[in-house]
Amino acid sequence: MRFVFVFALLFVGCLSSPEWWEDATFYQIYPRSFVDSDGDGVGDLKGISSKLEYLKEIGVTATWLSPIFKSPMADFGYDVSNFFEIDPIFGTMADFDELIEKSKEVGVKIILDFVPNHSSDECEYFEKSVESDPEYKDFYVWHPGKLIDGIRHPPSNWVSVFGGSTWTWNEKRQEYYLHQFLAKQPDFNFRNPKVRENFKAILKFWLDKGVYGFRIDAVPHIFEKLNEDGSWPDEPRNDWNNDPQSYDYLDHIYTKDQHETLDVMYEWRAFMDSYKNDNGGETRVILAEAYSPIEILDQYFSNSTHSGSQIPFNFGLMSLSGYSTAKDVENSVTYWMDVMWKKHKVANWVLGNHDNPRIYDRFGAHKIDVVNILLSSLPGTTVTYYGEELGMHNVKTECTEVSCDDRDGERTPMQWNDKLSGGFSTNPNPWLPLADDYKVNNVKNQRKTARSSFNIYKSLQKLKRTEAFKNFKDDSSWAYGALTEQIFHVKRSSSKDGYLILINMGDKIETYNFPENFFKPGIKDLEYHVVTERSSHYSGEKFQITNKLHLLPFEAVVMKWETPVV
Ligand SMILES: *[C@@H]1O[C@H](CO)[C@@H](O)[C@H](O)[C@H]1NC(C)=O
Ligand SMILES: CC(=O)N[C@H]1CO[C@H](CO)[C@@H](O)[C@@H]1O
Ligand SMILES: [Ca+2]
Ligand SMILES: [Ca+2]
Repeated sequence: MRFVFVFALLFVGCLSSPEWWEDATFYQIYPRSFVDSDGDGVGDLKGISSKLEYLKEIGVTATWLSPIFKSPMADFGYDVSNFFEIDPIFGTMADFDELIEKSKEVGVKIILDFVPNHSSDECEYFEKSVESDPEYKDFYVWHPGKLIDGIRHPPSNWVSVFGGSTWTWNEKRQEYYLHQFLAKQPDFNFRNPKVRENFKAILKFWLDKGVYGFRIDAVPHIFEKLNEDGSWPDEPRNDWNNDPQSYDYLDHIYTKDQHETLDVMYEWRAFMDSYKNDNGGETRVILAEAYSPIEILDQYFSNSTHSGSQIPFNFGLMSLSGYSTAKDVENSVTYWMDVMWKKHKVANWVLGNHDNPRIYDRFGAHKIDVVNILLSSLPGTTVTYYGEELGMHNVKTECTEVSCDDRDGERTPMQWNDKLSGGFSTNPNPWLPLADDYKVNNVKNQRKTARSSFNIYKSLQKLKRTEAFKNFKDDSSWAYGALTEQIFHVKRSSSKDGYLILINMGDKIETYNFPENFFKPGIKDLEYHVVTERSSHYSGEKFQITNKLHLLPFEAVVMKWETPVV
């Protein structure tokens, strides 16, 4: 009996160690731009399959793929026309199955993008809804509009995210339909239980195929406020914007973060958890894209009785820039930690995606490693957009027949080597041009270069798997903060050893004397472990803690200590 009891205790002990997603490294792939396997100039699933070992090499736990579903590509796959099919441009279902198969062999989990807010107007559901097919009649949000002095007006003053009214008149059905994004992206009606069931069927379909979770697109936009009489309330004006076509013209109190959105989020989580219970295996995760205040993200995570998204993306660090000081970083980190860590012991750090300019462009070339090191040093989950491990930069793109999107600049092909089209494709004209520096700045070169962004990134992912980093559920195992206006530090430790990460955010040399109690008693020196390109130190070099510390402009270092045995 006692034996069993001890065993049970051990088991409970194991449960408190982090789950796979809690300190995972997620890597976002924009499939059009990763690898093109058949030379048509557009990236595809076979291409991704061929690079899973690469992801493993740099220490990625899971990769989330921007949409690969059947789509007319009015918004590059964020306009899905069939949620159960792969778009031929990316390959076939067999290619997808192969990708999953291979991902299991290699040990990199696959996460899919899930776009529940809307479909394409070319989706069969929408076509049937237009025809008032009884099954699909209320799948979308329809309204006949308001008659004022005999003239028909849209049901409300709402403006879409991409500009212009959210309401588009449909001749056939003789009603307006709602779209928070493009007119080609009609919003689903999530008040219809059939829609909710349909989405669970979609989740199940892909879970059955072997995906480990979903990144849910545009979460805050899922519900809009509906008056009891079936009308839609006008939103108030923002007095600082005078363009009625602009999204910022209105204060989005009725079209963002409505309470019902939480219900669906909790419903999806319950579904994922029950799926896990029925099918065994590891936790399936929900990554939620919500540009919302922390109080709302807190609720997307859970309320006191229900759980939601494990990883509501933390976009806080994205609002920093090249001018941000260590104090700014500290404030941004604390904004999250004060609420989300204190309440739930979770954290995630995002610094880029397909909707925002790259780190190079937001922070400056010299800050790529600084920012990547910061992202991976903090306790919790790291989220990296493809190519950021190389420090790829935005490209000024011209409108082409294929694409004319102001976000194209951060979606250019991955730079694998110095060959034709950077090894992305055998096609000399990929769907977007490569950055002009690809002959120098590519995976092949950076792999060989000691302090390259690639190798620094890789070292940090390795560190994330050490005991000192793995120990993060214990609050006393880490610390962070600004030591001076410009030096940001993170400390991570286990009982055996620990790491001190020091980052100079500024463009001047910084010096610092460690106060007496900064290290545990008995620690006398540290060893440089990772250093950035222009550092004057080398890995293996010792540092006496009583010495003055010097950091060059934008220098970041990781130093290691061994805890003395007492
Ligand atoms: C949590 O949210 C669910 C779903 O919205 C709701 O039914 C429940 O009452 C909430 N719990 C609390 C304590 O507010
Ligand atoms: C930030 C954002 O809007 N991200 C995605 C949200 O959904 C729209 C429409 O599906 C996409 O265009 C965006 O990329
Ligand atoms: Ca292709
Ligand atoms: Ca909606």
